[in-house]
Amino acid sequence: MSNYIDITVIEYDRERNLRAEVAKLEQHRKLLKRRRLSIDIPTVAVVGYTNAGKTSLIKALTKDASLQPKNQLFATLDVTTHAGILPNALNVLYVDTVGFIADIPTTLIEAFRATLNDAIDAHLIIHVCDISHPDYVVQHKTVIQTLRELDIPSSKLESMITVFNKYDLLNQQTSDDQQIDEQDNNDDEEVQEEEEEEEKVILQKSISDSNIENNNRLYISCKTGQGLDQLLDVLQKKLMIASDRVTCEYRVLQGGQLYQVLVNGDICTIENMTVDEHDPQFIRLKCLFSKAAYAKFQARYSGASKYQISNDS
Ligand SMILES: Nc1nc2c(ncn2[C@@H]2O[C@H](COP(=O)(O)OP(=O)(O)OP(=O)(O)O)[C@@H](O)[C@H]2O)c(=O)[nH]1
Ligand SMILES: [Mg+2]
Repeated sequence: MSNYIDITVIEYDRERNLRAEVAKLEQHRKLLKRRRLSIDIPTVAVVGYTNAGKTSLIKALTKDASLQPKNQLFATLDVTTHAGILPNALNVLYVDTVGFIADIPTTLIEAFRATLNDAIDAHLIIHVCDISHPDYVVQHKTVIQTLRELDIPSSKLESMITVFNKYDLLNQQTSDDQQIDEQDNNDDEEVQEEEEEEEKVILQKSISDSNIENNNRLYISCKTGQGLDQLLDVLQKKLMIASDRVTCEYRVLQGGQLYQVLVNGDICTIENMTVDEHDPQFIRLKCLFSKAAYAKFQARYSGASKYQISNDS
């Protein structure tokens, strides 16, 4: 009986501390959101079950040394924002979020939802799922269900990228098992049977995945870096669309007025700059504009269209 009371008191204290912590963070969160909205940088919310590797992913993509992944539940207790640069030179903000969990105390649900809500305002969502976890299918479902309850527009759920993280552990488990098998018995047939069994398990996993959502699935490892280049590629394509951006190419005189505005102004991002092969006085600029900035630029420099050589809008 006394044990029961002790545990209840500890849980009550823990919950009270968490509630106080969440309330304190709410103010900070609102401030960050205002700041994010005031600057026109595409944002990516990284969500997922607790301990799936959300913080690790952002650390791998941004090389932000201040991020501290930890092997514990709720290592991240606040929504934080981290700057990164995509391969096309576009600046991006990654929003690290509080992990989801199936049996969250009911008194905390609203506070966690509020914390997550502004992350969901991001242009794009990455859902990190730990594929090495035995319950990863259930964890995946819990996250999807919670996102649906948050009333996120269906288009945002459809464009969501799902990354199955810790793929290195899955491979390792398979090769560890194989090594043990090879030592324990030299019977090739048995080893082959085991391998086939492993393949079947992996196949079953991927079949059950396909039942749970869209096709934007990637297998990655934040530890080894596997799949991260592919993720960045998918991410930048989707983010250009989600954040309403266009790519335009110009051929302008080096050092001229248009060159100065495009290269030295803060109206666009220069993805690529090459010397014109026919006339080295001219430079080819591949520029990424937000649609709003592009409209402003066209209005201000109406003659610029003469120098435009392509436009994907
Ligand atoms: N082997 C392996 N471990 C990983 C990988 N990614 C993350 N981890 C480990 O998983 C643990 C949890 O990582 P975090 O990045 O803190 O996870 P999180 O989703 O941010 O967790 P919470 O903030 O608690 O919700 C850490 O010990 C990481 O080092 C991976 O690709 N492979
Ligand atoms: Mg974290």
